[in-house]
Amino acid sequence: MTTKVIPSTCKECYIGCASLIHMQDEKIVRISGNPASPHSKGAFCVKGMNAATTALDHADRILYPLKRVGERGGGKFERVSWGEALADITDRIGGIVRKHGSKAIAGAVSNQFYDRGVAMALLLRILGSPNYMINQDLCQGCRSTAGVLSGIPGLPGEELKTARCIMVVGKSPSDSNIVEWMNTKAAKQAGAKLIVIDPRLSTIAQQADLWLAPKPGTDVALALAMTHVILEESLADDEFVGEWCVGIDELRERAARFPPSTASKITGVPADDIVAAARLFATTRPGALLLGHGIDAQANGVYTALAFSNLIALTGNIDRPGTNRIPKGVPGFREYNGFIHDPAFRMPAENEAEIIGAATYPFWSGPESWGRACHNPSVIQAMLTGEPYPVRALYASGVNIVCTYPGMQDTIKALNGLDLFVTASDQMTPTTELADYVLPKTTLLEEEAVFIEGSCLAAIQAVTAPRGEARTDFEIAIALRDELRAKGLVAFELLPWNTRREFIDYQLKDTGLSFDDICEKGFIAFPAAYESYKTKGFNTPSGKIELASTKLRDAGYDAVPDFRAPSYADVAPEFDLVLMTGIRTMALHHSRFRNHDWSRRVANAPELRINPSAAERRGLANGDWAWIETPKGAGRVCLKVRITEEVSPETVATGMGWWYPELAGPDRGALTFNVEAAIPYGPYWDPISGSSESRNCACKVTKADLADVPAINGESRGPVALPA
Ligand SMILES: Nc1nc2c(c(=O)[nH]1)N[C@H]1C(S)=C(S)[C@@H](COP(=O)(O)OP(=O)(O)OC[C@H]3O[C@@H](n4cnc5c(=O)[nH]c(N)nc54)[C@H](O)[C@@H]3O)O[C@H]1N2
Ligand SMILES: Nc1nc2c(c(=O)[nH]1)N[C@H]1C(S)=C(S)[C@@H](COP(=O)(O)OP(=O)(O)OC[C@H]3O[C@@H](n4cnc5c(=O)[nH]c(N)nc54)[C@H](O)[C@@H]3O)O[C@H]1N2
Ligand code: SF4
Ligand SMILES: [Mo]
Repeated sequence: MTTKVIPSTCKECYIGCASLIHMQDEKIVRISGNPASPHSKGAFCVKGMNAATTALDHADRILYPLKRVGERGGGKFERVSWGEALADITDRIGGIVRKHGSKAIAGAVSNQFYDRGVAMALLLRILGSPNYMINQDLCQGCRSTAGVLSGIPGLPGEELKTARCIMVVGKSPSDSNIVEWMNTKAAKQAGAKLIVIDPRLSTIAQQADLWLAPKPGTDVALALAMTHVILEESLADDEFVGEWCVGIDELRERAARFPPSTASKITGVPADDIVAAARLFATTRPGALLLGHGIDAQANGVYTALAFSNLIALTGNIDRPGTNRIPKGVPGFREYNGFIHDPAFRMPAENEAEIIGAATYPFWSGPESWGRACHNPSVIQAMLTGEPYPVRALYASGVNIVCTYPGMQDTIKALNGLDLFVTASDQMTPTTELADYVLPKTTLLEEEAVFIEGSCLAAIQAVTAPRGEARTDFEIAIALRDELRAKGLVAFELLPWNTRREFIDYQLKDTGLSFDDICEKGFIAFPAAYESYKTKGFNTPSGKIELASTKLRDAGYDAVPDFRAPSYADVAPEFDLVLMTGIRTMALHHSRFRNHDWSRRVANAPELRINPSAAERRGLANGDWAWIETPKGAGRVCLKVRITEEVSPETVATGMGWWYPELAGPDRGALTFNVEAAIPYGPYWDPISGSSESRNCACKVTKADLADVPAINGESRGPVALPA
């Protein structure tokens, strides 16, 4: 027996911890963290240890292409060959393109952090369709748009551990990011001060020197009041601001409208705490800002991100040791998001201009946006109504849109009405259940990739052969391309590679490195370089940080952040609580792992975290089930009560993504247990990014009788481990 250890990278979530895969002969026996990596330094979580090996040979694994037989959502599929699947799919694409034009074909992936984003975007572009859907309108859309507008980097990266003051806004790294959590704890141990801004007493808030708990969605007032204090008390880094920022007068004028007393009325945070936070952050340098998902997917998300980002600009906490770093990339390396913008891979402007969303949200979907992605809720509406034009086909890979888009009922209806719906997945989900074709997808241990992770170029190594007939996203895209080309349907030759390895070699071609070089240790580190702005300036029209954004002003928006009341401020009185969705749990990744024993042992039900007094008023005890409804949601969903002081009496909190693989299809419990069925996709939009308010909605909570809960009592495809 031979044993070996293969250095690789975990990509079960976007953090990309360096991993060691322990093999005995051809068998994978264990996966652990790699302490040698300067990015993750051995950090590794329960998902990294268990998910890849569990998914690889899971009984639910899809091994062959499946074609729907019978009616859509009926749960009947038959095995077909790849050849048959590709031929029929491309025939039907051809029919749709001839009838409605190529823009009627849309493609959806989770995000831009995986190569499937590139594969999907370019597959659409060879057809001539700009309708590329990423989940990031729900994820970091507001934060990334703010970064594009202001030139201010959103994250400190590895600098976190040397910061002397860390301000965490709407982020819970103990649940969501073990690397940031490890680095924050290291900084704190070395004496750094910690300010946490979160309506919920999260684990990191419990460690804070100052915890500020604004009412959800009101953070912008708090940030403007901190700005006011810093400017009034002359605590800014005047030299940096004078040389590297524009728009200080406009920002000063706006901040003057938000003295701490005013902000206190809006946010509920004591004025003294706001003053103390401003002083602490401005005077304890270097300082770093960790902006999280808590301020994203909100109806004022871009201004909120801008208002906090301005604080690091005012204090000069940018691109210096211990501050927010400007990502430098690796010389010559082509990272995934670069392909989206690279002129060599772009369609003609007239094709690009047809993207759904560009007219309303140019900063999300237009040429200067972060990800050139369409406005997903508008695409769903286009599928339903044919406006602004018909969208008749969707290819979805690596995304579970029924379970992760708000407004689940509309998503299901839209998918049901399509002429063609193709998915690529390693298992059946409430999304793949509605497909015409389910293509078998490889999982982490069967794939290879290279990407930037922190200060490293990191590699994923394929350590085992693909199971059954599973293929990688690139291989699927390439096979579809060949078939489309043979049928005369390729309008633009923008997907030039013939294997996934060719794509990787292309990414590396100007680095002087080969894939094997990176695989040797699993990563190659690149030394930190600071203050790149001194030679390159900032990536804005003025070349400086724009405290008042030129692009916003030119597009008719207010150039500086302003407060806008969240939608819950104006609802019927029965909706008396604010629901924070998407609270992360270490053993889950959005909608994934619901059929993994290691995960279900610790996360078996969608939780409703509720304060003792709010629970008592509703007659709720720990372990009860409660219905949750929102003013504009299409349905109500059932969540399991967990009484905790971490939420205030005015707020409740839950996770996301729930479904039960063992329950009957097509929704497998998602319509009953997944919060996306209780919240709408709009109409409360961030006016700049088009992100929908899916984090903080008004809601009503009532006790549920278990007999009311249809999916539990309904037909089940297996043992229901539910209400334990
Ligand atoms: N285990 C695990 N880790 C994950 C993921 C996962 O599914 N599971 N998903 C990954 C992905 S894609 C993402 S985007 C990240 C998200 O992870 P984070 O960026 O940490 O964001 P969340 O956990 O969604 O929310 C963080 C905090 O925001 C607070 N919050 C809610 N509303 C507001 C508000 O109005 N203002 C403020 N200031 N705070 C608010 C919540 O109470 C919560 O504590 O996690 C990543 N990591
Ligand atoms: N209400 C509410 N909604 C939210 C959020 C919230 O906080 N509140 N958070 C939002 C955020 S931040 C995000 S990022 C999204 C996440 O939304 P999704 O990306 O839809 O979430 P996942 O459950 O991670 O779905 C990934 C799917 O891809 C499959 N998959 C995993 N790995 C691979 C792979 O390598 N290749 C392929 N082809 N498939 C793979 C999995 O089996 C799974 O079905 O949800 C968003 N939705
Ligand atoms: S945090 Fe966990 S799941 Fe994410 S990359 Fe690291 S080990 Fe993998
Ligand atoms: Mo996300």
